Amino acid sequence: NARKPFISGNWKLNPQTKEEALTLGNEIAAAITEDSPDVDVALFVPYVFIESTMGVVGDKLSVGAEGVCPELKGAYTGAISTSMLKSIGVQWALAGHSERRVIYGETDDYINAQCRKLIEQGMSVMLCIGESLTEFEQDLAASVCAVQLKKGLKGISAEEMSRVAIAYEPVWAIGTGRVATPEIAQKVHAQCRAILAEMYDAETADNVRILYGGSVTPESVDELMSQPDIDGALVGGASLDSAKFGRIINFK
Ligand code: G2H
Repeated sequence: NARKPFISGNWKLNPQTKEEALTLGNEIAAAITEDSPDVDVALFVPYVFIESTMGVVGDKLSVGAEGVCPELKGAYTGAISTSMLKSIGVQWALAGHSERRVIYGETDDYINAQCRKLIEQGMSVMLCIGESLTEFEQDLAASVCAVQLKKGLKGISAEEMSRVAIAYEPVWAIGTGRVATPEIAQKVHAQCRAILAEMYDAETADNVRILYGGSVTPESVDELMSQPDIDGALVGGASLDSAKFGRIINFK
């Protein structure tokens, strides 16, 4: 396939100081060399560190936001809009991460509004989907993903899908150290692609990058990346360690 691999990091609430963020950003950028695979790299970082991190990574990778408010302006205390992010040169943002769904109660409709607003602004979105442990045990992974894809992408056209990436993150694998086996992940990725083909068309589905997320490490990345429908990784814990994340970027 013609999909370019996409390795991304999600720092969540982790680097505690600007200094920590800049050191990490700098080291990660240094891990991208001429010998690295032809790969897109993005880091999703806390708002306050976005601009300064952009400054240290240059054009080696893109620095995105961990979330957005679907409103552009108004009385929404504490919110950050897509227009604010766009004005400082941000291209990418996450939407639908399970931590936002579970801890902050973000619904599929709200996530859809975030995705649409990003696309409307000419930006790109990485929509995260994934089933819980109970759903996984009941063999509901594909149907949960189908619902999250259909609701999350409602109103987004086939053409606009070129600015959408999907991150399949089984909730039972997030931060648990329990990575999905490459076989399980491949199976769900293929199912997601089939759902996208149904929603759009075969060509659109074939061009969408579907990343795997959930306890990805240097030890698990190579086999995951060798699966035909796994186009990248969304990495939490291991993106906070430049040696580990550097090795993930330089997957084999
Ligand atoms: C899943 C992932 C990054 P981790 O949330 O989005 O985190 O790699 O720590 O499981």
